[in-house]
Amino acid sequence: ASPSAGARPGVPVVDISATGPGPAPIQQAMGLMREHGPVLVRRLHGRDTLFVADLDLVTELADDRRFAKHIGPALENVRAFAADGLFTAYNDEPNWAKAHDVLLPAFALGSMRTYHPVMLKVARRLVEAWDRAARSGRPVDVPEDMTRMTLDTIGLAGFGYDFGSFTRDEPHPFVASMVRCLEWSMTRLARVPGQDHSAADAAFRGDADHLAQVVDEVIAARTAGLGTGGAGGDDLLGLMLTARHPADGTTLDAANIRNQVITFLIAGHETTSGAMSFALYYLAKHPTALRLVQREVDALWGDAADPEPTYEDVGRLAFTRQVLNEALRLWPTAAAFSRHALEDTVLGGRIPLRAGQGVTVLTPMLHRQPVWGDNPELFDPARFTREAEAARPVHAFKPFGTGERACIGRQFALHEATMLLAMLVHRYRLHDHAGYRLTVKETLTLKPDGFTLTLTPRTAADRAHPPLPGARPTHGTG
Ligand code: FDE
Repeated sequence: ASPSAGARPGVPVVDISATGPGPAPIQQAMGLMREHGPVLVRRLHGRDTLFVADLDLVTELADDRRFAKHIGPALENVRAFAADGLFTAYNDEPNWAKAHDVLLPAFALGSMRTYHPVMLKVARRLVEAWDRAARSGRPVDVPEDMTRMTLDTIGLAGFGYDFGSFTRDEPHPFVASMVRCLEWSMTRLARVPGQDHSAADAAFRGDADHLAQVVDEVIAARTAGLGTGGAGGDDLLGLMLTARHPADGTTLDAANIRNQVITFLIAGHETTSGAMSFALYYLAKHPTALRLVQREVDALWGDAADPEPTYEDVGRLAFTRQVLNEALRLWPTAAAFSRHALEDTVLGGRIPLRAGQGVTVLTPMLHRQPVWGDNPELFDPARFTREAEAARPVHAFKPFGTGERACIGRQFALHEATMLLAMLVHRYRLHDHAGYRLTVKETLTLKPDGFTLTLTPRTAADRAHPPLPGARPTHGTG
């Protein structure tokens, strides 16, 4: 693949048709950018995708007066099973604004107080499972257990439905079906025209039907309580079933509710699970950062065998949050988002775009632009001190997308992930027993593949820290 003159002056066109995008299209696109720079056209069987990571261009794309969310080919494929759910709805589809308005209160910062006890309950399931592993010396599969935890959390907190993932040897079948649906969405982009894909498509249909069936169960479990007045409530499903839109007084229709439940079960757990897995990976590899997180949690919970993290505690875990942000910088688990021009325009004064034409922001490369300093590959939570954040242009960090279509679940994910990380670091020593080498698996979202740890309980001696001369924990690894 070598650049050739494209329609846009100065933008390299890289044709990948010979190899295809392979099993890791995001990492392939990252490689192309390392070679050709932060703006390029990737050509596959005559289909062009404009990828952008340059900070100035992303800053322009974030301007909601000129650009809006674009449902690109990948999300078009996800629409095959999530339809007009929030994530995949077109901007002008009436159900987007309606569901957004109805569901927004459930994601306001204050609502996290409501979810906190449920999140804690599920975190304790994980801790029980990891205690057993610690006793037996058996390694834990980090991404798999994080997925158990996040699926149970969104199920219980959002829908009052218990997936019971920690009582199963294998993940809940919903997860396998979902992962295959996401894989189908991704690999479908790489199809060579003219080949027969009917077997893959039939398998996909089966999986999509299974998702719909699980969701119908989740909804039925709730509506069964309708007669007794139990269907309402201020969780997501309660709002979906009963909240009336202020504009026209109607509720969401049944088909849309199903699409929203599928959307939230998927969006609410895949990406969060990956984020916690990467954070644990970096902690296991960076003793200084690990020590600073330990210091922070020990200051909060001392030597308590079973601390009871409060809602307020989570807000106090500043350094833990920095670690999570830094993991999301290096591996934003929803690794790309697309924008389109509202009118014909010129991006960066040099790239002509037609109205409706899509541009994809490659977030992991945005997060490695020169604004991040000379060594952007280095894991350094000090990049997220309050001072460092205030000094940085706002659009340099976009793990949750941008504008009115940005992630509605951001606070939910951060609260859940910060609390769990802190609990795990307080309780266990994390041993990189296998000398893990990072390989990032892509199924539309990103995960550290095959990452395992062994655990031992931390002791009072582990928690007794010598004072840090002249340093405050939030000042990072120095
Ligand atoms: C969204 C989102 C986004 C954007 C996309 C585009 O633009 O296309 C992003 C980037 C994201 N998101 C990311 C993320 C990360 C993480 C960790 C998360 N995320 C998490 C979560 C949780 C939950 C529940 C969620 N999430 C959800 C969601 C939704 C629903 C959406 C859609 C919104 C609208 O409206 O559109 C999102 N998310 Fe997220």
